[in-house]
Amino acid sequence: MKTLLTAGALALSLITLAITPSAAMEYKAGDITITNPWARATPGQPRNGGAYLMIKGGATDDQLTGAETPVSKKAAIHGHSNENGVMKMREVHGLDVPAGEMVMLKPGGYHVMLMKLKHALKKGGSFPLTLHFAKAGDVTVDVRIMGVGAMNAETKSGHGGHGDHNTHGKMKKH
Ligand SMILES: [Cu+2]
Repeated sequence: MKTLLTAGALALSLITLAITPSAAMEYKAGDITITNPWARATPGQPRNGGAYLMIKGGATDDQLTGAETPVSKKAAIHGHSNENGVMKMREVHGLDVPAGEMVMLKPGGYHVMLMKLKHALKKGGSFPLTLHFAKAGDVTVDVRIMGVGAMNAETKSGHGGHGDHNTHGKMKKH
């Protein structure tokens, strides 16, 4: 009976995924899941950019040890530290991805720093980014380029001003 229920729940979630207009982009490195990689468009002649994504840990603890992409000379995992009241970015040489836990790379937090971009990142485009995990190995994800001020990978008003309806896929908080 329990198995049946689980199978039913799985089938249901698969249906939900299939009918969600902008299904989350998911990638796997072993049993680690990477969801919705995105970057901010860079205006003008940019030097650096940032890429963000969500990582869900697998069955064992792992670490994100680095990244690389053809769009920049170097890519590094960055975090922030508070030094005498000044927020500074610093390179993280191994970002912990604990088993089963979510690790968010987002604006103002951990991010993949794209140093010395070879060209501007244009909204609506995408580029490949290879992530290195200590145990799970490498995975190459497709990073979607969102607007300059974007805070996440949600496409606001892809069809002209109906941004408010674009919260699909999110749980309602009630
Ligand atoms: Cu940085």
